[in-house]
Amino acid sequence: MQLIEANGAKIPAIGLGTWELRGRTCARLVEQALKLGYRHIDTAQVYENEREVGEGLRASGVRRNDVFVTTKVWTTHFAPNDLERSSKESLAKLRLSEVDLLLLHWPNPHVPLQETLGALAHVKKLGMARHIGVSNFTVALIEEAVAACPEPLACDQVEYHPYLDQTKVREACARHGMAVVAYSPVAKGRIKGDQTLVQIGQAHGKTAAQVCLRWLVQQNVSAIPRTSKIERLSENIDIFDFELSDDEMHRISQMGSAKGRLTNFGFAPKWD
Ligand code: 1BO
Repeated sequence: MQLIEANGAKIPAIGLGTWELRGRTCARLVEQALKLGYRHIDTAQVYENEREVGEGLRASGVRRNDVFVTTKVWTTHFAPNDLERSSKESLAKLRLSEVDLLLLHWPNPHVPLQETLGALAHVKKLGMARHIGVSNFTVALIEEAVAACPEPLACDQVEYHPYLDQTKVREACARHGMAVVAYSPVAKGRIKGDQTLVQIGQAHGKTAAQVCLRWLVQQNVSAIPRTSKIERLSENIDIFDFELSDDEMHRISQMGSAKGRLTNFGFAPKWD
């Protein structure tokens, strides 16, 4: 599996996203994904499935150190003491002594970023997280975070797929040695019948989703497709035996714009 290197972290290029996966379904998918060769699982406090992610991890029989586990601190826990307490709770639910990557899930303008980052770095120093990073941060917030954080940030996890242009965020991350981790990398399934992707896929014997994921990892982006279907797990990881040409990469990149965003909330920052 290709690894994305970022400020000391080695993030497997494909992971399983678990947003909206709950209960037994979540535990089974995590177990199955790991049995199929996934080595990167992404969860979050707000997904309310950290316990099940831990269960799936143990049921898979894959050694803990061979799996890259990410969780994210929810915005209501950004006050320094809360951040440490809630991170301990996450570890207890996962039944892990540390995660590989701990992220601030969304920016929260109501708590000074410097304080939150200080607490995040402290949690890392305590050995509860091997690496730390952010999610849903804009370019301005990335710059502010990098300047304020006493520890290097490994990534910004953002929505990214062919319909959403993330050039500015990608450039900001590259400037600071940070990886981009893409959530909703197949645009919540909307790319499935996309004629450009289908056509490119036909030339390689691949599906539109596989072309889309290949386009991401060829940019050195780690992608965390979520699926509730076991049969999709194999499809999403079977992207390391072909290569898109420069022309194909370019055609796909041309499809993106600022209008392609699918995940937005009232508390979201002003996007780039
Ligand atoms: C509210 C969850 C967004 C993606 O992690």
